[in-house]
Amino acid sequence: MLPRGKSDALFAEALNHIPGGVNSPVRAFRAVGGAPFFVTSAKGAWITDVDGNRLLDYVGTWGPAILGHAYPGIIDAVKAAADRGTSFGIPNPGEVTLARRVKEWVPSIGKIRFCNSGTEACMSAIRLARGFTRRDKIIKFDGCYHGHADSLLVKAGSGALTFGNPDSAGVPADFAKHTLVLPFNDAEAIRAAFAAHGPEIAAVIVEGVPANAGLYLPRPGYYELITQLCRDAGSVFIFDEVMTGFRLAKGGAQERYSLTPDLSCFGKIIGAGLPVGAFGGRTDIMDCLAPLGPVYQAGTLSGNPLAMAAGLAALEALEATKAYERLEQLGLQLEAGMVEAARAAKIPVTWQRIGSMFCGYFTEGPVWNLADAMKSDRARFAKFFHGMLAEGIYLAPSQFEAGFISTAHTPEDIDATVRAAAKVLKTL
Ligand code: KE4
Repeated sequence: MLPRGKSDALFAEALNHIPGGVNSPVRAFRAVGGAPFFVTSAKGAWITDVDGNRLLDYVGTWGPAILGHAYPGIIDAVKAAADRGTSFGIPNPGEVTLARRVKEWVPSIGKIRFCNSGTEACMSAIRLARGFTRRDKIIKFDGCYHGHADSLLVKAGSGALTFGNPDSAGVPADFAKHTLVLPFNDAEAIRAAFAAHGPEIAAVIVEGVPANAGLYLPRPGYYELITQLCRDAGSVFIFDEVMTGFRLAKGGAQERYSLTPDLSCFGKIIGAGLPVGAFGGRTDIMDCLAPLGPVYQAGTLSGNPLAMAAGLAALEALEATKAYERLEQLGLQLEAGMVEAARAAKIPVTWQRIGSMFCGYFTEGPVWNLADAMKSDRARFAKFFHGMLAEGIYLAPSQFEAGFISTAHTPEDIDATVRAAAKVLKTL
């Protein structure tokens, strides 16, 4: 057990000031038991907590730290920007440069609007699709999470699922009734939904790959089917790349799957850990946004100069360091090692991965949807999580979250992780 006196004292105080002691539910360790630790600094693939424990980090602040923490090029860019002021509320050159760069990397983006979180990006994209089509209904998929906007907290996968409570209090029934929640990877279900409601459907929103109930992947042809059904019905295909954007490829999941969504949402990496979200896509749709069109969307800190500088530095470093080849090699190494460790320990673990994103489900696989994921042995995962933490390795504190590798991880880090897993799995 790692020393944790200072974290425990901080958490005790945090509970007096902040609901659950955290500013985002998944951080509270409710899915794995125990109490969270408090981090004071992070560098590369490592985080250091208030008790001086140094942990190998496979969460990477839920995706943004693809280059590792405190990447020098990003830190320098943010410091230089900060010296020029932290916010203007007036257009700044960084917004134009980053917008141009995203358009170069993601061909489906005709125009883009920056905001401050993935939630805001998805919420705004849905309002825009509703305004553009003048329709109300949207389709999402069970186990998928697109942030905490009211009309999306209907069987959300991250947080709400972890609490075993797929709906959120406070969401008016009148909002939820416009959201059709379908099983993921079920071609007949979405065909039936369009057959029944096609002319009413404003948009379908889906994650680049569902990674808020662990990690499962689209069956071959499934995203093409969604694309075609949307096209035939005049609905907007919204591709939520908040997690997968700039992670799975320069052009994100849509590059991997050769898709052309009508709108895409971004977050996390695009701000390199500073609060940035973005949504973009077809110009005819985007031009419905205020001040050009009737769909209102705004934000005091949207296009913040520090966040723009951080995001641009991150994309430049990803390109300069040939990051995606390295992430694929590290992902392959981790996958091979973890599969072998589970086999040797005779523990049923289904390891699912795409690029540098992964999830080890404690169940016989494969996992193609939420129902499959729910078969996981959460108690066994919780033991594994704490066993790995005791070995100095920080995994996502929930069976229903994905893990992330960064370019700062080394083959030696991966070997050490596999050795630790082999040791912990034998104790389960
Ligand atoms: P944010 O509002 O948290 O920036 O983004 C919401 C969001 C939208 N779309 C996808 C695909 C996402 O994964 C997220 C947020 N991801 C979670 C991790 N599962 C953030 C962690 C948290 O809620 O603390």
